[in-house]
Amino acid sequence: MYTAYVADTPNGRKLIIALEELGLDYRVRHVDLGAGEQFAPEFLQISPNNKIPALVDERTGQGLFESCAILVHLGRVTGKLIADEDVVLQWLFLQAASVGPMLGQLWWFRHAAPERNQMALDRYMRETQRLYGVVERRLAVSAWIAGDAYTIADIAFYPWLATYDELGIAPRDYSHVDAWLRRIAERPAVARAQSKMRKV
Ligand SMILES: N[C@@H](CCC(=O)N[C@@H](CS)C(=O)NCC(=O)O)C(=O)O
Repeated sequence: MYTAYVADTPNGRKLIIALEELGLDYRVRHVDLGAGEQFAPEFLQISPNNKIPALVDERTGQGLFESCAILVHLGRVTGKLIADEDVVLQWLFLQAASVGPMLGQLWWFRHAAPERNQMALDRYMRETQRLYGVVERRLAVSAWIAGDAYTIADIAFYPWLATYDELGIAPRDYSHVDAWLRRIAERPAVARAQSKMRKV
């Protein structure tokens, strides 16, 4: 049994999709980011960078933080959704180091900034478009992000790239990404994860 500490954000959705895809037994603990629960001392013991998601394996007491590290752990212990690990890791690092931070900043400057900052909006929009372009070129030559099989790399990118509306990105400009998003959205595990996250 696992406990998944999440909020309904792209990084939280990744973990729930992975747990559903892998058919693992888990319960959800909602971390209310607006109320500052990510700074609670008990939570910081599991996630020292005060961010969701985090995962605790209740059988062993092992706690994990950083969404992509958690996905790798789950892939390794189940032997599923990880395929060629070297390839998967490269894409996971790109997601964690660039796609999450850049799209996250664009979202913040569009929806949460107390005042409009055109320079920041332009910079993060350019980076976001560039990153959608990187994935577009990859999916033009590869069925899935890390090769021929659906893996945790797809799970890591999906909840971020699926937020195109909120980011002001037109899916028609990235036809391979658009088709890949639709294929993933049709997966039963992804639909189950979305409905769980709506309750969160
Ligand atoms: N690199 C981290 C990023 C996690 C992250 O940014 N989580 C956000 C929600 S999507 C968060 O918990 N924010 C709360 C805060 O910064 O106080 C990961 O992939 O797990």
